Amino acid sequence: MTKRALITGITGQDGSYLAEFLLEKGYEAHGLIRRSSTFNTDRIDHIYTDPHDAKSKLLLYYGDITDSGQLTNLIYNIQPDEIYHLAAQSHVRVSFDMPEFTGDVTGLGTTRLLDAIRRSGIKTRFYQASSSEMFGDSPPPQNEETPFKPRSPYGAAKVYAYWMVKNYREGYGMLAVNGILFNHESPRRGETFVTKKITRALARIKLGVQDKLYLGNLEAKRDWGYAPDFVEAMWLMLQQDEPEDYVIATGETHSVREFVNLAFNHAGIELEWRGSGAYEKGIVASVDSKQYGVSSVQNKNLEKPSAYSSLPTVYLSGKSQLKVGDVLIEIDPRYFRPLEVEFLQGDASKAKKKLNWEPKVKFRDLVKIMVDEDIKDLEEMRRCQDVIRKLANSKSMQ
Ligand code: NAP
Ligand code: G4F
Repeated sequence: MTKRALITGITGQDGSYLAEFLLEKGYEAHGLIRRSSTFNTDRIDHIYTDPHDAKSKLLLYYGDITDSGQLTNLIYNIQPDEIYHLAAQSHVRVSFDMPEFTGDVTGLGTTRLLDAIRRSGIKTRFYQASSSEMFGDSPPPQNEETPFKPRSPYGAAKVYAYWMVKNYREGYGMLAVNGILFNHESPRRGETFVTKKITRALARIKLGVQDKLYLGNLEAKRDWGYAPDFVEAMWLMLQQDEPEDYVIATGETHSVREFVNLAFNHAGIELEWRGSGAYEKGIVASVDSKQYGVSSVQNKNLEKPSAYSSLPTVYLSGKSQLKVGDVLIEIDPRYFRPLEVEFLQGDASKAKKKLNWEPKVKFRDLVKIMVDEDIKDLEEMRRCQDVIRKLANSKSMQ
């Protein structure tokens, strides 16, 4: 029989990869999406099919994790075999600005869902998106036995949700698990998380759309993995007979600075760091012109002709090559956090032993995947704009 999965947070990075993964496995995927004034389904548009088609296996429902009535309805009507609860206010820096909201969505959201399952009386398996942010300043390497010492409203909300999962598992015999996932990234990562912010800015600098990148703490260390590898681990956890919690990580750790250096190197730019603290700057030390590559379009120094007035606002103006000494990175203290998690490095040996799970993509390849994808996307956008420009010009000559 076809298995049915309900995914909250299906429009997010992980939700989109998980939906793809489950559809591939023959599941029917049901997703909760928020009503928004603009489309928020970019990450799943490629797998969406017309719901009028009887063969459609991806079905979406409006709802919100703060609306328990709708959650109970959905669970009762869909009767999912598996529920993957990924919806959250997932940004740590933002959680300091919106601590109450983060507690409501990221913490209480899990309780609402667990209780909706209990009230609806259905038998289902439940996955909770727990986070390495819960470890806070517990020293590395962190595993399932490491104490939680959260250092953000987000981390504290996730710790609360973690314990609710354990309580419902032990109190009501639910097959509910916590996947304690370390940072995982991809080209679909939200644009304000540091990895995507770096690779996106690098692509824009390379193509002459942006001059500088402003960052916060360069010394923080993270165990960065690849999101598609990590969603497989979520699924594996729910296929076990015994509900248990698992740490999922690569075991490798790198600083934000290392991420920046490697990303820029991959694009042919060698950086030199000068100054310290909030006054530190990342400066071009050398450019490998072969690796850096300068497309013919880039050298044209295109002027924005009047025929462009109705074109998209992100007009990719061309720019000549970078020069040694150009300042590309500066520090903006606004990106510092009131409290920081300095050092995360996961020990996923339990997942390896019991789930036979191992990461396929490690740090170096992850950085390359993200840089290449962002450069490719921007170049494609530029080509489209060139075509539009040509069309607009030929039209104005008629
Ligand atoms: P993400 O890209 O920020 O996606 C979050 C998802 O939650 C989006 O679909 C968002 O909808 C949805 N959402 C937010 N508030 C909601 C609400 N009130 N009601 C319904 N849906 C809501 O996050 P992600 O990186 O995919 O992470 C998935 C989950 O894993 C999150 O719970 C996150 O905290 C956790 N986690 C992530 C990592 C990581 O490194 N990525 C590591 C550990 C744990 P919109 O698209 O409409 O905004
Ligand atoms: O990319 P980040 O914002 O991710 P963070 O805070 O580690 O949280 C992510 O991973 C958690 C798992 O541990 C998830 F639970 C959570 O949902 C989210 O997905 O920041 C990473 C590091 C931090 O130390 C931050 O201070 O990068 C540092 N950083 C330096 N400059 C910056 C910036 N972070 C952001 N977002 N923006 C900056 O300009």
